[in-house]
Amino acid sequence: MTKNEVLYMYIVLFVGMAGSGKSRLTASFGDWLKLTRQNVIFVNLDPGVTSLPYNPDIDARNYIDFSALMDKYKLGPNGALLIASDLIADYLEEIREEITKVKPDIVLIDTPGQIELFAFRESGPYIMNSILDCPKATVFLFDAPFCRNPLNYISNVYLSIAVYTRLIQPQVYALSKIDLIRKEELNRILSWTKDIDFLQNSLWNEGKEISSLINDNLIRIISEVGLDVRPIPVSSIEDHGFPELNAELTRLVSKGEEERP
Ligand SMILES: Nc1nc2c(ncn2[C@@H]2O[C@H](COP(=O)(O)OP(=O)(O)OP(=O)(O)O)[C@@H](O)[C@H]2O)c(=O)[nH]1
Ligand SMILES: [Mg+2]
Repeated sequence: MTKNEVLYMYIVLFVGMAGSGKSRLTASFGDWLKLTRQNVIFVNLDPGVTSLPYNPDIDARNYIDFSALMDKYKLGPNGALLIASDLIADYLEEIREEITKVKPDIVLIDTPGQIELFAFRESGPYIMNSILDCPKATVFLFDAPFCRNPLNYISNVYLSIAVYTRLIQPQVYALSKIDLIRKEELNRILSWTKDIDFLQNSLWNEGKEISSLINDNLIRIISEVGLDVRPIPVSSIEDHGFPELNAELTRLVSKGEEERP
């Protein structure tokens, strides 16, 4: 099977800071999509994970023995994860075969907790580019409780843009775990996404002048470049925001499909 032989599916990759809710969103959103009679499969790309809130159809742990790696190379968990993340790229052909055998409509890929292991090393972008020739999109998660602080919010914006510059594929933003924040807090975060002046004021109010100055300039550049970061509020506990997330993903992958040669 070559990567060009599959056309009728799309791939969604879940990326975000450790603990931002990637696995839980993969599970809940996937179950929700299945209710629309779509054939959805779950892929776990984290070889070091011990438990998952979904049953992976394809699992990096079947290819890589994480504890054996730690023993063999006398590594701690982070070192072993580093090697494991690179090794997974060697099994691309097998993963591709597994996906195409099932002929899914949608492939949901859950990535390792440490964002840098997937997005910022060669293997993650390589896997995404080479896995299959079909439309793909990234869902970048903003952890809502973490993003209540404007400095945390803006750090996530920078991180999401760094991920975009590595993966270069359509990117959707999800503000996760909104059931854990108050309505006023949600509205404040959403206002930052739409109103640069309000965001700059909130950052200056944090009282860190140098950081606010740097942020002012970076925000202006981001806005000028046209990188639009507007997260869709979701809750994986309450199945909130899934129609909106699905609509945005469908819009992006259809646009990608139209633009394909
Ligand atoms: N209340 C609430 N908790 C959530 C939600 N999504 C995730 N969580 C919880 O947040 C914690 C982290 O969620 P995960 O889905 O494991 O996050 P992750 O990004 O996959 O974590 P790593 O893979 O370790 O980086 C778990 O305890 C989840 O149950 C949500 O929408 N609402
Ligand atoms: Mg996870």
